[in-house]
Amino acid sequence: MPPQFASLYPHHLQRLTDTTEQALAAESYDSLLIHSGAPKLAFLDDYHGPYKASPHFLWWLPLTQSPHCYLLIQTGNKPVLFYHLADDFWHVPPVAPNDFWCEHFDIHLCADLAAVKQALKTYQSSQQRRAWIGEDTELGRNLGIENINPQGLMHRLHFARAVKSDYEIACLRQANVIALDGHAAAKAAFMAGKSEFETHLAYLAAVQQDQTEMPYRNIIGFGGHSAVLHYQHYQYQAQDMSKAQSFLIDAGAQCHGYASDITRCHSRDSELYQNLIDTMTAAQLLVCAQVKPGTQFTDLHMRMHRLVLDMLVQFNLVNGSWDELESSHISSAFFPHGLGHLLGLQVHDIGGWQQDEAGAMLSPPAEHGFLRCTRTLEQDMVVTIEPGLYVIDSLLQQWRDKGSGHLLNEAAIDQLRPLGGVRIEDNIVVAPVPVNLSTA
Ligand SMILES: [Mn+2]
Repeated sequence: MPPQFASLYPHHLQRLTDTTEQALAAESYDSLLIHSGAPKLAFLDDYHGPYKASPHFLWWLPLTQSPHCYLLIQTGNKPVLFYHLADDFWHVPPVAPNDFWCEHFDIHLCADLAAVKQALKTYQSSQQRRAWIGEDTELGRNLGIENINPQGLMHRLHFARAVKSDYEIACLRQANVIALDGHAAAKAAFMAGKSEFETHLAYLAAVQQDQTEMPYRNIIGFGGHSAVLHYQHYQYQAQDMSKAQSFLIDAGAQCHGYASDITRCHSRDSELYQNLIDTMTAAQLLVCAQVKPGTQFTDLHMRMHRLVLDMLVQFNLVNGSWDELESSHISSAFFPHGLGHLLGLQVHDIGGWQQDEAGAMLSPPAEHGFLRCTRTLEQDMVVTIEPGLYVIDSLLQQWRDKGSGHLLNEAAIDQLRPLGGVRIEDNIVVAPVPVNLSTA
């Protein structure tokens, strides 16, 4: 059954309206103008880069491809959308919106900025009490607003973003359903011997989303490339099918602007790599089951490090006593990134370090600087759980340089090196019984 976005949306809108009105009141504003954003021109060129909508705008409206729009929120009133309806013969002209959310907005169709200015005159505010949220700060001033992206207001909204409404969870669930189709197609392409690039194309065809619509660039790495955390290329050569091969794919999709972020690994004819996948998957699922309200995300990260250390011992990648292995932080040489992050309108959703609505931040522990979430988990937050284990030579060298080289079993590491590494990533809704959106 398709998700019931239309029936879930009114409650989402009410909740978002309440949150925003409280934030405006606390910061002494009476209204807020949010810009959807605009595509950027390349330097000395007449070509625009891909457009990415402002997450503040997407929070209200599922309009992922509507630049030059404005949304006016006024305490106690129906929200107003100034929808960009340009007379543009170069592109397919936009049409007036007609969707499940339209009845909840007063909509003005505006051909240009002058029309927006004219329409805005109907909605008076003493300008000192109106705030602007948008990347183009000059545009905000041009519209007579002095409070540009005010930090106090931003902190309150960013803090609230972490806990999702049922509508948002439905969007995130659907983004997972779409991405899992892509993952199945990519696995089939890999197993059939296709190149990294062709595997990438197979993924896009299956999800029916262009790369510019995706929440982030697909990471598709075979062999040693799977150990490059943000591997940024695609090889064009077909595989050598006479050799065993490993494959890591970190790829999502979006639904109404909400992102999925899923990583899977696949082995073709390598028993070692398949064992590594199976063991990491079991460890990852143990931690996924702990994604409950009241849990400190940092504690889950530390728990995962102990599980990775177990794996390093089990796969004979390290030598030495548990105490020595733990105190040397050797697991960080193999698992150098954070356990996961908040997920939502942004892949790395904002507010992961934020501890309260006033904007207090909590950095991760010094040895775990890449951890993107230090929050105490609450019901209906959505996070990724994405442990990894890789052979990354520059990191291993750091541990050798620190005098911990004797802890490394170089022969076993040499064997794993051509296979790169593994990462398993699922998207989890925080609940007493955590909901895994990525195992549908
Ligand atoms: Mn992720």
